Amino acid sequence: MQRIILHIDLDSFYASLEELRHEDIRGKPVVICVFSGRSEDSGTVSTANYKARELGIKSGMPISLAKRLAKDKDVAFLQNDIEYYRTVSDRIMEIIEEEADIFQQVSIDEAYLDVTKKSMDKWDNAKKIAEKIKKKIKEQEGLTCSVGIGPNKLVAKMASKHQKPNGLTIIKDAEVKEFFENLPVSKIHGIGEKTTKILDELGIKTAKELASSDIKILEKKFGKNKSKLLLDKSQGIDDSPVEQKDRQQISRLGTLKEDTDNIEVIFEKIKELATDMKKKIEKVSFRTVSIITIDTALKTQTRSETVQVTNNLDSVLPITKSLLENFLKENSEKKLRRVGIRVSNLVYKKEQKTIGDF
Ligand code: TTP
Ligand code: MG
Repeated sequence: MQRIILHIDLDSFYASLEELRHEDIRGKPVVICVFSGRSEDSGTVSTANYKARELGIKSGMPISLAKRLAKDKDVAFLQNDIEYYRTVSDRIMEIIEEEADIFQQVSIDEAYLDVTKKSMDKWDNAKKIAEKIKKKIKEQEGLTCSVGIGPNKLVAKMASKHQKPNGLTIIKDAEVKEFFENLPVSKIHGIGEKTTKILDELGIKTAKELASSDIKILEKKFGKNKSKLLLDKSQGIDDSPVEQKDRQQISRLGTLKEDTDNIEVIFEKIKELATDMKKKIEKVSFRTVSIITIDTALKTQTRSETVQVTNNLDSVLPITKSLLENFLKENSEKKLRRVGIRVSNLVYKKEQKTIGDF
């Protein structure tokens, strides 16, 4: 049966989040780093925004090299704050999941959606779903993403990459052949450097050449299974299903009216966030409850406690208060700007497949 699959990928995710919360770096090249601490510039680049990419800076690069490329330019280098990115990712994935028949998150900023039923088999309807998701993410989180729509996961993934940032690309089944034909093999999702090199030695450079190559020759190099996979990929064929994965955490984050270390004020905010979260966890239980704190220097920390499996959020509110109390004691010099609550280690009821169902 014809399927309609969406692939969604946030644009320069960590860097965009930092630009949103640091007014002073907006519009500049921004590089997010994991400093290893061994020496001042040791460590790697997590990601760079599109302005920094113009300087040649990219994910996985040593920070020292990125700094050389940024020399004499006004480039912001920031420490990676993964706890914060996870919390925002949680909320975005909730938005996305609501629009899917089947939802599969594949990384912190990426998900596949099967929308065959919701779009009633119509590409135009799938496009409307993609536009709705883009609008919601922009309005609620201030972020852009790129969406690819295709008849399978491989094509959807290639489509989302085709136009970035803030893209929306549809490759209908009738257009797949033409889209793939002219691609160099290295551009096909899942074909890495090693395979590209071997194919190159066989004189195969484009997807079209791969698609028309002799399977016997491929099998000598790659074995039966991988050769079949390569031939499929070269033609944009992919039968793998979007696999529903129940999410393992739900969180809410809010900004305090003013920076404060007053426990009552902060706890009021946590209660407010918990009320908003209740609707989402009616039919799911949890084993861990956490508070998330973001101080005035924008450092994010979490404090967690394991509880008896429950779906009663009110019953664990006193625990969040004592977690908060301990945090404030240990960080007496700090004031908080934002605060959050998270439940994790979720237990789904048998008939309840996804939290997007209710
Ligand atoms: P990506 O989606 O690969 O990159 P991106 O969102 O920064 O940029 P793009 O617009 O091209 O999608 O990865 C998502 C996040 O994962 C990214 O913001 C940072 C993190 N990441 C790393 O920490 N290390 C890595 O090597 C990569 C590739 C990503
Ligand atoms: Mg991304």
